[in-house]
Amino acid sequence: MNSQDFIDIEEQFGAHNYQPLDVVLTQGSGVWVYDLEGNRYLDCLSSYSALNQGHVHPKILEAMQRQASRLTLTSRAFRNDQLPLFYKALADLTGYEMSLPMNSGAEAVETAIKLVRKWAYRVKKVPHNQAEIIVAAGNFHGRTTTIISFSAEPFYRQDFGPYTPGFEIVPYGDAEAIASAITPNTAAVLIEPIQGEAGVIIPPEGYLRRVRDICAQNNVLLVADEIQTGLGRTGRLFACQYENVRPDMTIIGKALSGGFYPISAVLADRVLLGLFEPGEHGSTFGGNPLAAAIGIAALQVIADERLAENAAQQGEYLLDQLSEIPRVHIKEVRGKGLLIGVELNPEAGGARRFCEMLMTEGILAKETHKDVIRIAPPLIIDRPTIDWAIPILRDVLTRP
Ligand code: IF1
Repeated sequence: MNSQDFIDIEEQFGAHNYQPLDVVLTQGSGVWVYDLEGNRYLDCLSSYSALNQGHVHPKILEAMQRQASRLTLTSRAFRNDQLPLFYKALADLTGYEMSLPMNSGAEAVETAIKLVRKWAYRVKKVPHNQAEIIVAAGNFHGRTTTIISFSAEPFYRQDFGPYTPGFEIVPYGDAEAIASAITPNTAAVLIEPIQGEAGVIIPPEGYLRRVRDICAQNNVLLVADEIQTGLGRTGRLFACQYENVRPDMTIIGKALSGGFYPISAVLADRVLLGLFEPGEHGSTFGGNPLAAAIGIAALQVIADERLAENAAQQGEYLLDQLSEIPRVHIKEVRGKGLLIGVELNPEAGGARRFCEMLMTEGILAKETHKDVIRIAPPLIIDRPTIDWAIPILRDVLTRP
């Protein structure tokens, strides 16, 4: 079977909830992936930052294989000998006292929402069922029915109501809008430190700091969704650290497994995570020994290989190089670390066609919204690889 055969089967038997580039990948190693015809591509998406450690990292692979042959799942009805070590690794690396493991990012966001609501009723004494959570326009936190209830993107929500109430949407990047939206019933502010899916939107400097202060002054929890920005992607372990902000809760996922397995977690101190009582929340697979072993190895790689530092260094270089590409179609290049967005002019004809041309030249990137190309390679990328990619990006982005 060739690539077209696989595409045909997928189109016939699979739901059409995606519009992938027509490249059928069969192997990956480090920053590179290979299609069925043996063509090599530089992965500049990293599965939306789930592959910070690169494809099939040997140390994570080893941990996965070792654990998979011993014990994969106990459910949380019984204890296992991996989860405690995962908790410990998370606490040591992040400085939060506790964590709660789930699987997908959306599940971890749901977990955080339940937890801030419980905090609001039990600690802040908000009247039952009145808790409000402030979120930002342009947000992306996942696809469950509650999460899409506060999406500002009609396409993600319009046909999927009725919606979960209790969310207030304010403009992103405007701390005073948050201050004005706070009421006595406000439980939390939930934001991404950089909005990924909105097109790599970086808020004004000082925004996160100001939001942190506003939350503290009003007895409102600050919850950061670092599922995409976290674990080194932006050049720090967490993007919030650029403004010395420590949210009350941080949500992580994606790179927590280095792309081997869906693993997510809510991080917080005991005053918050200690509020959950047995039976109130859980998941069959959340915190299973296979996930825990993979997570430990994935975190170890982030620390050992200094991936945040490399993201900062290589990201700065890549951003500089991208900024020097003649502005034929490019309106703006922006980014932090290795989370970079190249925004094209509206007249450029959309980012999709450039992603298709890049694919032909051996670079895989994905459009976000209509006009932004996201450039987010694995954090293990080195300077020679960037120097290989830049002429290709320059060539494609200056074509008519
Ligand atoms: C898809 C976007 C990125 C996220 C943040 C929570 C989640 C995500 C900040 C949910 C997930 C993914 C999902 C993926 C595409 C991707 C995405 F374009 F859709 F918006 F990265 F920018 N918080 N983002 O970015 O995590 O439940 O998916 O594990 O295909 O929907 P999840």
